[in-house]
Amino acid sequence: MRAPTLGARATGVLLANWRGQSTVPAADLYPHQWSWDSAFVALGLRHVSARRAQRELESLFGAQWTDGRVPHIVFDPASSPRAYFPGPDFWRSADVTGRHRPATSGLVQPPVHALAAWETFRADPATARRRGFLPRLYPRLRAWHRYLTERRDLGGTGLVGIVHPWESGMDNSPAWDGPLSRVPPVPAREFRRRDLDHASATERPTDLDYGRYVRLAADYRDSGYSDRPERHSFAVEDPLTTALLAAAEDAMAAIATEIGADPGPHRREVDRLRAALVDELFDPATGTFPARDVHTGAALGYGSVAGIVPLVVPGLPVADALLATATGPRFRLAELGLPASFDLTDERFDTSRYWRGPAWFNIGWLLCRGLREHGAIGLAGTVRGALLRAAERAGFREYVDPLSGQGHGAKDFSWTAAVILDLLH
Ligand code: 9WN
Repeated sequence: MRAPTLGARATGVLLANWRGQSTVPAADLYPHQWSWDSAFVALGLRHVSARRAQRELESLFGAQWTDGRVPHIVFDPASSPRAYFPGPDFWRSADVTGRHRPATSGLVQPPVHALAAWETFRADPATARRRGFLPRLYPRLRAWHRYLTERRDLGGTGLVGIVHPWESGMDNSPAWDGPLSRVPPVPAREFRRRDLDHASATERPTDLDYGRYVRLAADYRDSGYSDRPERHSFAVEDPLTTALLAAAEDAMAAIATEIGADPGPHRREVDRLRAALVDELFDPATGTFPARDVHTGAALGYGSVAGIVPLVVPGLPVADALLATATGPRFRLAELGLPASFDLTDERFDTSRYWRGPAWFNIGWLLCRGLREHGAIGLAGTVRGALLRAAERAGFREYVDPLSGQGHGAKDFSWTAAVILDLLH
């Protein structure tokens, strides 16, 4: 018998991780629904079952708060509340939402959802139209984007801000070391990490990081999830979140056109967000978009791959500079194909610790899209080929060493399988 193809194996992972209404990122380590994971999952799932991909996004938006926020975790009541820390008892979302089911976190994650919704629609327009997929989702996506532009413009500059490293999706990126160092950690004995039951401590954030994550999340919860910047010891204007919102607004223009709404406001949002990114964050000297600390004004993390992901924004006027950074000594993208999550030449670069160096498949997918968007077809092909080869060799790992391709973190990780499946189509 012939071995199953890469595509068949990726499909197998998505089927195994499906929980009836949504997909868990990884069975043991992350046994609930995560926000941006679901968007990436939908991009792959649409090739397996367009209906399931639609459900994935609908179930996430079913947990949306009335203020428009889409929580970063939607807890699965069928999974033990102790399976993941911090669980539902920590976040106490019902105190704010008044709803006990579903229990959620109160943080957010990068807004890839409109882009995923549009791509999901395109995979099977007939089923989507029959189910009223886009007309039902559109007002929810608008409320989500409004939450980000109104409540999360923490610096008053038009950029989108985050109040916790978990919101960046790149939890322990060295970019956050500076602002995090000001946060008094909760002592490690006061909480029990569940991630270390399933993953090696050398590949995860440290206990000190976790103590600070817990402090920030508890303070946010205790403020009733208030978004006033002075309430937050960690407040950062984030290029990844802002760029993905711009790309999402571009998708919203397409969605609006499809359902007979006015695409104009969405196009203007793309223009506004692009201008804010370039005027406020772009650094010509380093050819990247560093994040910015709202409290000190300091530029953070010149080395984060988040600074080159704005390639996903259509019509970005500084794309050539980002391409030079991507292919230069700090990322060596043309040579490696795999996108390091942090500057290879920085002393904090680490081949195997989470977001401090390893290559992630969702970031690779976004870069492929951004490179194609700006005409770098050859480089996009190089990245695609490297991602496929890495998955072929290492399996659908959560992340891989960008230099050797060795796999790390969770196995059978959903978004890895999903974006690989999409890249195969
Ligand atoms: C905290 C689920 C999530 C991803 C994030 C990734 C990791 C969580 C964790 O896993 O974060 O949200 O427990 O470490 O950093 O990007 O969405 O896959």
